[in-house]
Amino acid sequence: MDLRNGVELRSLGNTPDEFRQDMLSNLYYRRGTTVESASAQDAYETLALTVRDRLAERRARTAAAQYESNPRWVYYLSAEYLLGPQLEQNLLYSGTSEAAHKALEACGFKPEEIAALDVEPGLGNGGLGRLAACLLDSLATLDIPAVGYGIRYDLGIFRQEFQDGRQIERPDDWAFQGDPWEFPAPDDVQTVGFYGHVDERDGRKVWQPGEVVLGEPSHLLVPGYGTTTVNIVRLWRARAHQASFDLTRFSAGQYAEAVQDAVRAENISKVLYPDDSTAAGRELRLKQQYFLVSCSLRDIVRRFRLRNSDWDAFGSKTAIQLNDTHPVLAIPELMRLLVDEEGLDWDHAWSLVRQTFNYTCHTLLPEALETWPVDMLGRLLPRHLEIIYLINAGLLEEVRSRFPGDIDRVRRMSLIQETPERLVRMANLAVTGTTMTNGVAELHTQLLTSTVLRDFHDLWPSRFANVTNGVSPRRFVRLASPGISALISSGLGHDRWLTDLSLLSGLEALTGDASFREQWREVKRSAKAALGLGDPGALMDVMIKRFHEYKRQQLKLLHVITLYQRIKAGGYDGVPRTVLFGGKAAPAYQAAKNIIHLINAVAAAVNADPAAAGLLRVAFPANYNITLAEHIIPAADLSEQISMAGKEASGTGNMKLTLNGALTIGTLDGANIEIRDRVGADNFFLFGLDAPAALALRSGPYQPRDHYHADDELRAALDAIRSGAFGGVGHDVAASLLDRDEYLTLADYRSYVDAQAGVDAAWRDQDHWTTMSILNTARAGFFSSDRTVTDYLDRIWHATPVRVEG
Ligand code: Z57
Repeated sequence: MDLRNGVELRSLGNTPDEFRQDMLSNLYYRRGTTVESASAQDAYETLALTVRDRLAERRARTAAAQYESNPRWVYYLSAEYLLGPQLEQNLLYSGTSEAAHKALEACGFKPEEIAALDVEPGLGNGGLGRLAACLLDSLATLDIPAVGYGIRYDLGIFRQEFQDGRQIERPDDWAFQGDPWEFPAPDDVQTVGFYGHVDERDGRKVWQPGEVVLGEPSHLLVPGYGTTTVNIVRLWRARAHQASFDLTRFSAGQYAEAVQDAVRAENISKVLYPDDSTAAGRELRLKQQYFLVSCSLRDIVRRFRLRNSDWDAFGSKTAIQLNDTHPVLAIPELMRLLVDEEGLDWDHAWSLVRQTFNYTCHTLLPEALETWPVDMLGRLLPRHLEIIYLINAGLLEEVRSRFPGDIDRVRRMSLIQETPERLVRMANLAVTGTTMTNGVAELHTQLLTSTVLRDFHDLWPSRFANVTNGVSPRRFVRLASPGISALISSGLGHDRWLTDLSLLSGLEALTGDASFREQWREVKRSAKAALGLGDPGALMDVMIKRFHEYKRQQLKLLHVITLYQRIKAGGYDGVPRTVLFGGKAAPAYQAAKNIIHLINAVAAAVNADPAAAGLLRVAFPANYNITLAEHIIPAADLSEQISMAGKEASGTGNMKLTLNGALTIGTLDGANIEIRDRVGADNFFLFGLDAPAALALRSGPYQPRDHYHADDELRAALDAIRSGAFGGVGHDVAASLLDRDEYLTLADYRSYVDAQAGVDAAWRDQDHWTTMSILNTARAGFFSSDRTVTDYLDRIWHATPVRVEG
């Protein structure tokens, strides 16, 4: 194939020998060393470069083919990406796993030791960031021309450690050794303005920023599976402008003062805000958001202009997805570019803007709906605030004409909240400035349109759609569970399920095959053994997710304490269990940190007690992240999805666990409902209040103490916590449950504990459990992110594939 500059692309060979040759050459020319003196880090970096070269070749072909076809592009704007470790993925997708393995061994390295040096870029908090990564994976796999835009935080999500059972946070300097997967692109640097004032010149508004910061991009490759397409995720890093260094002060010996402006500029991309499902409300966060938006839109416009000259085509060539409200400043920013800089009239610009953007909402929690103080936004981005006021005028005019005299509705829908403080409501702006708004599971979309965004749904019903989340089967089945994957492929007789997950339904017929069931049981067992946390014969009961009161880790903990108290009382008849917790709490979220502390205290007591040995064990490995998730998920027998109904927008861990043959114990919340509908009520342990019942109970005079008094086991568990049997922190946790119980933990306790007895009963019939496990996998094909992307394409993006020749 010819690149446009006439340079012939060479094709790298993938035989073990060719791969080894290239590795040695990279070791020599790019690391400046030889096998004899190479460190493990040298070997890792060299391996990464050798794999990366294979994908770079495909990337060049992809870029050429996509440029050629001038398609409608999908741009995903997200403040977070949790891409996971890159090495194993890139080996698999480039088809070089085996060659690399052999080459490493031939050079005297242990492949597992080298692979362990791969550091995951933890540029996200939880579900929202991982969803972004799964969608990029599927976009590439489906050959869609797409770019992900994000921020290259120097420090990713903090590293969690436990000290005396308490969570402490350490900085995650993920690129300390350099990142071999990253391609810097300093020639595409952008300039971002902040502060300043707005002038008027020749009837046009001109924003004169008071401060400028540079945005330097680099990208990571996003290969598709089973295709030549390699897309990119482009990450922006803040760099100080040369002029920020004050050489006069430096010469005068004021070294710190000389660099203070530069340091301030570069702080914009210094650290990821560690809050999941809560709004941070700090100016630096607002700066990050605008920094992402400004750099990305300039880049998108630059790319549009490579092939197009007429603004009229912009909306039909560009679909920009706003991942939650974090990048919603893109709406006023594109208006500013089109009206102030390009001279389009307002209405024309507005129609292009609306055509371009779509918005995904990921929450129902009021504390996660972002608002920004009008004063702060107006100081940082004076022109954007004016534009937001103009958009608001148009919105309110439409509301008034549709609902004459309904002043309360106007007040509720305004982009500006007036009391007790003036705030810009980012979700309202998002719905107003887009073609489509989507929720992330059926229940979530229903609740969105009937509660949080009800007024907007009344005004514009056709702007709302559901797109149920999904996960990448490549990462969360094939890479996480090579054993299960091999068994699935041998059972089905092919591995096409990796790109068409509905084919898993073929496993259903194999539930009648005793030898297949035996192999399935064995594969799950060896995943448990490999994890090395407890007896592989015990039921592996897994709750892995961010710590948040609405997710109710405290409910799982009450269950653990009840089991422990039953053991202590003698005559315990439950099945042996390992209960595994994994997850981080936001550093400022004290109630969640208390629950972590208490879990560690209970774990210490239970694990040290010979009475519990062989019956109950509590594991809480620190620093849950994608790397760890890939080890835990294949080992899970039971998936805990126990949020208060109506609070979890979707959940995606629930899908990963189901696909790996775990059975779910869960409430009718988020995507649990869709999982249960598909796997069948008989293969799912349901408990608890549903969303309408929970809402009704919460809006009445709920008395958690009634449950405490009515239920002996609940009272015993809470008394133990409260009395300090597991340390002083128990007092606060118990008080919060007894006094308020915001998330109805006590109301759902009995139903949950009884459902867990049903789990025990089912586990005792191992052969039947295995059948249920296989059925969970067989019927979960819907939860592939390939299906999610297909839904986005049909309902929202209307973009089509560009095939790249192999
Ligand atoms: C986040 O991880 C999610 C929602 C948010 O508003 C923020 Br901020 C961060 C999660 C939801 O809590 C999950 O229910 C959902 O599955 C995930 O986003 C992906 O949609």
